[in-house]
Amino acid sequence: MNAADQIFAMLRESSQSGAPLYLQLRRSIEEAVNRGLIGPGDALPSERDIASKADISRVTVRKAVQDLVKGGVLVQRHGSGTFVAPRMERVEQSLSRLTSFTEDMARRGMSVRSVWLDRGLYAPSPDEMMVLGLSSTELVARVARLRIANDTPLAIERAAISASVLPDPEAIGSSLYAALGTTGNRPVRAVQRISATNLGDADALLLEVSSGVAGLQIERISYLASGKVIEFTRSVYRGDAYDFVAELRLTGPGEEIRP
Ligand code: 16G
Repeated sequence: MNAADQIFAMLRESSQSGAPLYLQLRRSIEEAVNRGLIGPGDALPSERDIASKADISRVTVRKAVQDLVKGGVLVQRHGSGTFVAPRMERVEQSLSRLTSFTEDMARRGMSVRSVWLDRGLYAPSPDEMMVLGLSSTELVARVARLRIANDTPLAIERAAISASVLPDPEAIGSSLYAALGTTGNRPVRAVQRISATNLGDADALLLEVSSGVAGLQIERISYLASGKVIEFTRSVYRGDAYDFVAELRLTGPGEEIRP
């Protein structure tokens, strides 16, 4: 049976349920994906075909499909149609070790590459001045990259570093932390803030997910041993690909809680 037949078979099964039509169709597609009857990359029949074969309106079909696109089950590619979304192997990232993206992925045996979105020296923004302790006459090096592991785009990272530390952002190779390490400026401590976000159009396009799906917004401020702030990075990670894991301990008597 092809993808279309699988979906229509599921739909016939659920047509007794009395649920609204769009919900029946949504569940049928979801069920076909969950049972592996249709798999990642399989094309969905066109809206018109589903509507005529299942005898429901195109508006109903669109509503069901849009719901599944928002939920990350399906992806739509302009001009070529609707497909079952690629299944993501989730990456588990410990929150207790200060590692670089390159190291994290290498440890998992994953290949890493980056697409440069921007790198150059700029007049600092008020945020960058405050966090990095820069004056308005100093420059900031901005390094923005799409980070890709095993050919799947996982994150967009936008790092800001004082130009006095990184005077030539063009000279960075594949790892920012390795480049900082060559001048003794690799951070040893960081504070990271993680919050939920819905991906905007531009970020979703880069991360190859549908606009509006859930993502993680991460802000990392990293320090040298001297206490000086070295890195201010704002990133967006795919919500379907990344789990941040923290180990929690009951603080013993006399132990300090460090911020
Ligand atoms: C991590 C860091 C990022 C850092 C990058 C350096 C998070 C959320 N972010 O991805 O702040 O700039 O590693 O990686 O963990 P690189 O050395 O591979 O360029």
